[in-house]
Amino acid sequence: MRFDGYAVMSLVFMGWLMSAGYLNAAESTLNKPTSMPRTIKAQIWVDNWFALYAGNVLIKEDSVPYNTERSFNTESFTFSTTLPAQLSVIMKDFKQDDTGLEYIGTPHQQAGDGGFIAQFIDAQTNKTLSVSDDSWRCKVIHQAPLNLDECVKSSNPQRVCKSKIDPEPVNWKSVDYDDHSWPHITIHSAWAVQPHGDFNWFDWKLSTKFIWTPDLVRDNTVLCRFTLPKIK
Ligand SMILES: [Ca+2]
Ligand SMILES: [Ca+2]
Repeated sequence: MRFDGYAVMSLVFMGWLMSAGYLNAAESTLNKPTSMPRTIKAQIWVDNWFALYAGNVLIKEDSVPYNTERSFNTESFTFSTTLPAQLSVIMKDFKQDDTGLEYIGTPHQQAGDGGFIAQFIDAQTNKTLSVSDDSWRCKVIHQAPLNLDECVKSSNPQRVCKSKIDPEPVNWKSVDYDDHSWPHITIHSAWAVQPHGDFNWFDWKLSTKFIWTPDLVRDNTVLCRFTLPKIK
């Protein structure tokens, strides 16, 4: 996936303009051709945490901290970018440590599960530009516990539980990163994800899917890349 670097520069510039009070997000895109920055409305629900980037520019980090118990929450926000735009997301299912477990040492010791759903809408035209679906390419970099049953029952999980942990690939959020070796992400059912919290606050499009890498329980940190296409 590629797009021109102008999108990132534009995002930074528009962010500076808005923070400096020179214009607001809505004014920035009215009556402009699609080659000019657009205001994008993003709606996201995640179990448990996400951060959204354009290149290395952070667009939005989940407002509920990663280590908040039961941090299943929606986020609705806008940002400006030219189109097409290459975006990246870090998704994390909560784990207390690298065992992959939560509630360690309590009767509720368990391996929690993740889940993510998102839609990106052009604010001016209300056209849906991208939804979470299997067009997204994603890579899991933290898997634990690999020995699920043994780990969950263990009274010494730090010694017993097995994990597979990789570093983030160098420059993986950059426009030019070659993600063709990354698999397309897996679509999961609402039954499997069981969205809690304020999931029902949004009018989710039928095409918007719950996604995660194949294992909702063991796959704890997932990196994804996707594109907001040009408006035709
Ligand atoms: Ca979770
Ligand atoms: Ca997990």
